[in-house]
Amino acid sequence: MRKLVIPLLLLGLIFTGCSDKQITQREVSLKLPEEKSEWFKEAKFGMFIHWGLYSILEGSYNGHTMPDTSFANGNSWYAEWIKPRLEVPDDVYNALAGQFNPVNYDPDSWVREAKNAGMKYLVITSKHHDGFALWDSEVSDFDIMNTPYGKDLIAPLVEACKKYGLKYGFYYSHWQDWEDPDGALPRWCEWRDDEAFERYWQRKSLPQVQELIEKFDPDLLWFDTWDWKTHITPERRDELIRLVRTYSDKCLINGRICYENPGDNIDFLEMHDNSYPKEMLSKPWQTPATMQNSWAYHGKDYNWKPASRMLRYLVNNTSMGGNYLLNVGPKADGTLPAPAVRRLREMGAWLDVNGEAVFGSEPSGLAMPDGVYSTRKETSEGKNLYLFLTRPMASVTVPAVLSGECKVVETGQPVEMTVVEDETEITLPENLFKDDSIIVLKCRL
Ligand code: FHN
Repeated sequence: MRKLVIPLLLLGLIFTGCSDKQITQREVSLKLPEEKSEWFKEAKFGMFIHWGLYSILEGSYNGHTMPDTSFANGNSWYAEWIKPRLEVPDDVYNALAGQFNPVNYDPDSWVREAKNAGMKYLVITSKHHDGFALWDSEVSDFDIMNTPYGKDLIAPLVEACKKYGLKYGFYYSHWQDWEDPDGALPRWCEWRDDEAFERYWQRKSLPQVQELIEKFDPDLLWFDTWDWKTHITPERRDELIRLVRTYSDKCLINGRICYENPGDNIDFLEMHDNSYPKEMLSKPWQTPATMQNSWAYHGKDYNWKPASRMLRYLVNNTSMGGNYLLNVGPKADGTLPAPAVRRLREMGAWLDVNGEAVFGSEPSGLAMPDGVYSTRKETSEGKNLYLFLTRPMASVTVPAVLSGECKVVETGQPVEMTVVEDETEITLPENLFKDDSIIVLKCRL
């Protein structure tokens, strides 16, 4: 282990012996003030990036392609899960580091695509379950420095985010680590007892999180657990939160730090993957979502969702006060797949025209008919109600009295309204729905 000494010394100060006492003396609160999450609530739309050694295999190994039910646990599309799903031997998988050479990586262009799509933040897999770090890690040799590429991938991405004004954060697999001899493994693999896991936790997981914060000062950290309660106890959850709070007074933490029991000190909630709630939640929240079935790039996963559908998910979440964290899986050479780029650009084009109904808005709180979502926003012009019409309809009845004008945001075409008692019926122009675009109306409240 080349680079272990300094972090272990630091950890000695903080986590061994009277670790809690030291932290308490420094009065680190596990809770961030709510206003620190304000940017996240306003962001609405972010880019998730799953990228790592698994991207080299593109969902196929040794003549098998995921999903492949000839393997007992091969029934997943997730290309980042290829190692356990298609039973790639440890040495074969880990040797992929010797091939990882993303010579076409251009973080500036990635961030420009995100920005042009209307995204306000970006979250990249700094380390996924395979244990491989995309940055120059002092803690582990299983990192980008031991590849033919040999340069930190995270540092220039952070620079690009700063340049274009995007917030940035890191997915960090704090629980599963398939390379470390003591990290957690999938449930069908060898069981790591608690003593073993504690070794991994102190040796790799906590030090790498500290390192990410100290090196890159992220706006958020994205931890990942699911409904299989092992190892990440409330005590470990709090130990990790304490570490983050010790080294950053702004870094937000997601609820999946401990899926079953996130506690009160996390900053935002994570929906199930690709799931869209129908109600408001008490904390800021987001849906992590895929464009394909897989998160990481899968060359034979042709299940690309249309941009129009993804925009519907976005406006559903906006109308419920949540964010949409849409994933892109770059190829191993560093390029973004063409279908992903086209979709980002289509979404960006729609948001260019209709973004005023999304950004700076809040849920209207009004019950809407099926297929209609709504937000409200106060501007210098007055109070506006925005309606997102996601399917063709001849009219829409709004449970509010709308007195001023109402028009189509994209074209300025006026629409007629009739107030009946405490409702307003909006009659929609014929031929308004020419394709499957979401039509946005702006009405004065
Ligand atoms: O196992 C991971 C999966 O690979 C992916 O990273 C998603 C993203 O939300 N999280 C886990 C499954 O829920």
